[in-house]
Amino acid sequence: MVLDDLGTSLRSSLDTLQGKTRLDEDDVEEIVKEIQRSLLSADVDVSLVMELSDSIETRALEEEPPGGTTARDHVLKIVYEEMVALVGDSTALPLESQTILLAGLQGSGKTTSAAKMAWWFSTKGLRPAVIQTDTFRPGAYDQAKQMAERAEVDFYGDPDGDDPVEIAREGMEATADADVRIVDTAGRHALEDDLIAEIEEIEREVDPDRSLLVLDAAIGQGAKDQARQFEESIGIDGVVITKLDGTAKGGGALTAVNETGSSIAFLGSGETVQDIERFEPSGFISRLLGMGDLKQLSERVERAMQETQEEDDDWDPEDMLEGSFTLKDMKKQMDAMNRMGPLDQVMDMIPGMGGGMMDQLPDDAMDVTQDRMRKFERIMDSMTDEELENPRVVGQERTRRIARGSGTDEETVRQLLEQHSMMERTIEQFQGMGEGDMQRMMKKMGGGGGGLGDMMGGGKGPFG
Ligand SMILES: Nc1nc2c(ncn2[C@@H]2O[C@H](COP(=O)(O)OP(=O)(O)O)[C@@H](O)[C@H]2O)c(=O)[nH]1
Ligand SMILES: [Mg+2]
Repeated sequence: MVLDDLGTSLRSSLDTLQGKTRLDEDDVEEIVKEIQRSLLSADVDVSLVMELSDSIETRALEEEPPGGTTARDHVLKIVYEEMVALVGDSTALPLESQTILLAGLQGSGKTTSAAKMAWWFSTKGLRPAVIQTDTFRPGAYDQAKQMAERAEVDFYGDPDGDDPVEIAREGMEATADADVRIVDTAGRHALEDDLIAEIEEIEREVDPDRSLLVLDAAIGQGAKDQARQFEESIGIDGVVITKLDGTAKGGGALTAVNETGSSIAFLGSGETVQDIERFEPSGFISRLLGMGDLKQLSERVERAMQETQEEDDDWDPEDMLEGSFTLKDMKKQMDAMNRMGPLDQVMDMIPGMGGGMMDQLPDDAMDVTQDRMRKFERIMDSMTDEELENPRVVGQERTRRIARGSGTDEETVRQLLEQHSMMERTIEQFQGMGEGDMQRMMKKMGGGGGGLGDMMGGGKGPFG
């Protein structure tokens, strides 16, 4: 993802502020240097980096933190606001009838993005159409047509036409029934005069509501010139960043949004039409800074639950809310947790647990936790079906046997059983609430009160 490294290094430099209530110039300088380092290594344009770090520095030194705010939170808030201001808000693309023109160099991902965006709009209940005007690249018509078919959206193109402006005009007429018309254009290997002339003519012809610049995440420093050129010729309202599934850091996209005074509209992360994501600036930056993004978290929770369920048809998380909560259920829940990714990343998405919260744990708390999870899993593997279904039958004798069988110790077995009964009590609170809302339950479990939080801190952690 774009600027993942920024989040990591920024958090570690913010950590040095832990416990401080006042900032001195050295602190601010240190943080600003860290921000500069990360942004530059993510290929963000140098002058933009300077501009951004200057305003962060000025604000951090001049603004008085509100009473009770720690130095760390004060800086975090300023960095957050400046970053959000930089990437823009997501109101750039409302869900309404509109014509969107795509611009960008050849290979940047315009044709793919046209189909992806059309697919995305179709999932929102709008009727999209793709108009292909590329007469420059051989095979452009077939490629666009195939992708539109995969996206199951209307398509217009002319395989024999050689005048892009005429194709655009005909396309607008032919797709009059569509709500959202996405006009794909040709690119060139470089910014050449004939490319600019062509896209200006198409722009005059279709009179788009919005023009988006499509950029490969790998663009780097070249982003600035491209963005300025397209901004001058047709005006850019938003940027689509593609190929985020690759290794590129995507910093060029930040340069482009800044240069065009626009915002990031969509992120592309794969070759199929579903590999598109609407960009949500505040959630994105929050996650970057470890401030928590619940929406993302709940989506991930849902997906992980679904995957676990698909693997085991007999197990339905909703059952937990009806019957009894067995150790088998607990194991499934742990599997689902594991699927959500590294625990520290998941924790970052929970407000109040990301960033600041993590600092209060000892450095190796996360390892202990992963280790503990693995031990719990081994213990459960050594238990009989009867014991998994009804853990109450596990007494002294069986505890000893299970500890030996799993290569752990009796204390850990007892911890697991305690953990289970705490979770069972939490579940009971949800039973009889009517609709079984898994998300709500998972949130509760993440937030303490006998859930993941306790599992992480060994029952004595800071979350419970
Ligand atoms: N991995 C990956 N490949 C992409 C993505 N978007 C586009 N591509 C690939 O990049 C190449 C160029 O894309 P295309 O849409 O034809 O670019 P255009 O020349 O701007 O129309 C094609 O091989 C696409 O499959 C993406 O988000 N991820
Ligand atoms: Mg194309």
